[in-house]
Amino acid sequence: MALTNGEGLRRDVRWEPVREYEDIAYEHDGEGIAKITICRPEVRNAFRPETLVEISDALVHAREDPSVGVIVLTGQGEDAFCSGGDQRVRGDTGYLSDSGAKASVGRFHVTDLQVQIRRLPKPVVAMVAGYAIGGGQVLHLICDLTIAADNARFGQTGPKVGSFDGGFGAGLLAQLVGFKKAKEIWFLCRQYDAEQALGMGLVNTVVPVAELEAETVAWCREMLELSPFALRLLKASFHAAEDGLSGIQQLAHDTNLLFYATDEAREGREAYREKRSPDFAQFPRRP
Ligand code: S0N
Repeated sequence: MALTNGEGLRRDVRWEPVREYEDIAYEHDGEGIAKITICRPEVRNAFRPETLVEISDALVHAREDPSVGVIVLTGQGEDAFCSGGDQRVRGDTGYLSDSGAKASVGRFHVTDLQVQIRRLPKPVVAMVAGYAIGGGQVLHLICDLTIAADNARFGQTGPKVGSFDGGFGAGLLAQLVGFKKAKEIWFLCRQYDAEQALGMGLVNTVVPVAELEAETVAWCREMLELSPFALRLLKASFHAAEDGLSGIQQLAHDTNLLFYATDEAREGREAYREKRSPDFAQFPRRP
């Protein structure tokens, strides 16, 4: 059967809210796409700890929901994807959460979120209009694909505002754009427009801002027509070498998922349940 043609991929999309949050919107299109939108346009969609906790919760929901195949991460409005950590709640020990009593000890909630996105076994697509700056740029880097509007601007501010992300923020960036360029981005804190970002391999495509969502949804729909398990294994494979033992763990456990469905694995399980010795002699010792 032929895959959907370009026109079909651009049919209208209707988002329905799935759960209510304070800092984000979490919606589904009912056809396999989940969309998470940071809704703090008054601070260019900067994230505070609560924002990251909510994104994490929505990602867990999208991961567990078998009807979801692809997740879009974006920011509200055309001015910004995300401007990184909310500097108004940055304390001396990290970012301060407001939940319950005002936290006296902060932390980096974004550390776990970055890993969660990398580990999530479904493609995550960053849909970037406007600024992707600081921790916001790192968020789009972590996503599997980035669709950028022609008004997108990328950059780091760490050395300007007394911070830095030497994890994926430096390492993954260097892998994408090369060490010299990554050092330039961090050492000079310049901003780069969408075409420059495309030229250095930071984004997958650039489209007029008015077409950003339609283009992003079309890419998602293309992926939804493909084998979900192949996409899952590819995502794990891309990360395996860099993530070391935890990358191997992901791939290995994915093979467990497949192995469980074999007669050989079933024989071990059934023999245990039936309190008999397993008969593995019936299975080939593959060359
Ligand atoms: C995004 C920029 C370039 C937009 O400029 P523009 O369009 O001229 O708008 P502004 O007038 O500047 O902003 C509008 C209003 O929004 C507020 N605002 C913008 N960004 C933030 C922010 N990040 N935090 C709090 N408020 C923000 C402005 O203050 C303004 O408000 P009003 O109208 O009330 O004055 C421009 O806004 C800009 O450069 N923003 C700052 C970008 C920045 O420095 N971000 C922080 C960088 N650091 C991180 O993201 C931390 C990352 C992190 O968490 C981390 C993770 C792992 C390891 C280490 C770290 C680490 O700490 O670095």
